[in-house]
Amino acid sequence: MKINEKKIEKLYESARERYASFGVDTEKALATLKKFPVSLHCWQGDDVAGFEREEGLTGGGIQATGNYPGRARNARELRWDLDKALKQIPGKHRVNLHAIYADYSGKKVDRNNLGPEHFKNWADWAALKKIGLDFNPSCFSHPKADAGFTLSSIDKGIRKFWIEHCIASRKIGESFGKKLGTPCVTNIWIPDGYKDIPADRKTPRDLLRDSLDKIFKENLNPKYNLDAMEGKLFGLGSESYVTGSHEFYLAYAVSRKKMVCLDTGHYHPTEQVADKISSILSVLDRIFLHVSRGVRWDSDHVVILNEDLIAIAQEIVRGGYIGRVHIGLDFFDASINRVAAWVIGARNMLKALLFALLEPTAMLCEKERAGDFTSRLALLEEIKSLPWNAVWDYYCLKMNAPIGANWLDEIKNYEKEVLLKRI
Ligand code: RNT
Ligand code: ZN
Repeated sequence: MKINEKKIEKLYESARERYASFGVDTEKALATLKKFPVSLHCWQGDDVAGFEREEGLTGGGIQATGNYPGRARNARELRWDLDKALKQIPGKHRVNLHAIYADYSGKKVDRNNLGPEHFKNWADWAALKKIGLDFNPSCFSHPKADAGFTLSSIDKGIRKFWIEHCIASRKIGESFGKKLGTPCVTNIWIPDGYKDIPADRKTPRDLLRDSLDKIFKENLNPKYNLDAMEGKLFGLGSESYVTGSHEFYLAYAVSRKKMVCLDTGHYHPTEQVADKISSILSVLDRIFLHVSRGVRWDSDHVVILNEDLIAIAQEIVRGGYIGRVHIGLDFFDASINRVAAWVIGARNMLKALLFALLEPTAMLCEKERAGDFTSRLALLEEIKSLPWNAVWDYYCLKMNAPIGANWLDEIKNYEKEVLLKRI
């Protein structure tokens, strides 16, 4: 599509007036959007395989399905792909790493002995790009996770190994925060759980609490590292019981002043994750989001611009929680171009945030407080057809990012020139 810049500016001008009539300042909305980083999850680029071993993703109740060509096979390829994706997304964003993406070029170490030196190339790359990094210990795809339990294992040796791995991960996160000047969110997710009805729900949770206490024993400066824990309702093979449930981590986070990570695919399908944001932030300082899309039994489809996503963005903006909600993406689809998957998900997240930033919230609240629920509903529906997309196009233009579906040509070209040559 040929871009007529003048036309985009003209359409923006008329959208600006339209929004102004609702008391909304589009310039202010765009200035806020610009400050909002989304953390791109590196694991979408290679189907959560990592560089540690041949087998790729095993166990943990998660799975990447599909065999689209072009998976990144090493850190250099993964960084090229991330670079390509980041260029298609307006604004400055972040990258979220997993421990299995370490650079093993020196002496090979097991996960409990990983250190910042194994992520030096990533940190140097991030510094060069002036982006922040987030981090995750990888408590799956490992012989010590094969029995299905890690931090809540009944086996002391297994627990010790994963405790050490999580401690090492926090240190890596801290090193990122120090080097890059922006705190790293280090997020712990474990797959522990039972396929069938447990007789003892209590012991694994007691063990998990003790493991976490050991992991968090050393206080790290929140300027560098922020600790989060991600709960889940069920996984493949852990349908009946998950040790690290949402309630477990929420209670733990409140008592130990930590962050919870809400993965939008980890709840009952009729549960509104958006509603949890103000519930938690009324008491805790921050939350981390893994923005994903649950479909049937899978919690990790590419994020689309649906009502759930918009509701989450609205809650963040309405509550004035910008800066307290850290947004990361979490999906893995191996059936489509993997770079495109990042771009689709991230652009959708930003579109949802923009839509929310353009909401005439003050007007809606005024109606609500006056008990005029008719006007509240009428306005909520009318704003859906305001020209937010003209504002989005203008934002992409100003940020030097592709407009409309133009990014797709870029990615198709990259597929032909680079991805399809990876065999
Ligand atoms: C799994 C969790 C977890 C993983 C990544 C790879 O259900 O969502 O966040 O997706 O850590
Ligand atoms: Zn997640």
